[in-house]
Amino acid sequence: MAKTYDPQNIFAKILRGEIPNKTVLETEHSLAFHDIAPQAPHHVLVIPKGAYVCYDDFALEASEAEIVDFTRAVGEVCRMLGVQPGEGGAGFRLISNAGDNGLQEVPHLHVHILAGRRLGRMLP
Ligand code: DGP
Repeated sequence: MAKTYDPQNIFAKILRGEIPNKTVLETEHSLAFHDIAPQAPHHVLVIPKGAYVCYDDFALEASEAEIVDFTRAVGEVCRMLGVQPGEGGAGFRLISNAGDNGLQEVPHLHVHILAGRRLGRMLP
């Protein structure tokens, strides 16, 4: 069943230009911008332009073009930040919170790119 997408969520407003953002990268199907409350020296959010709540509906409903664009946008931002491991960068972490247990605040799919410091261990 399709998830209910709230068109009033903050990222939908950013996509409509109703709230300003510090854009890092814009592609045909994706937008990357700085997180308003950075948790690391580099903290960029990447979102699809389509109305998807989380990875679940995105994976089921997005076109292959959207999925490829989004995945490549994440990689491109990491390269732009210079954090890709093995090529001079020291690495990064991707996080995508979903739903209540995932503590997702904004109900529009987003991937957090965190980098620029040694990040704490998240899994036991
Ligand atoms: P999450 O908990 O995964 O849903 O993270 C939502 C993130 O969105 C959180 O790190 C803060 C960020 N955020 C919330 N409101 C805004 C905003 O208006 N602008 C920007 N750039 N980021 C926002």
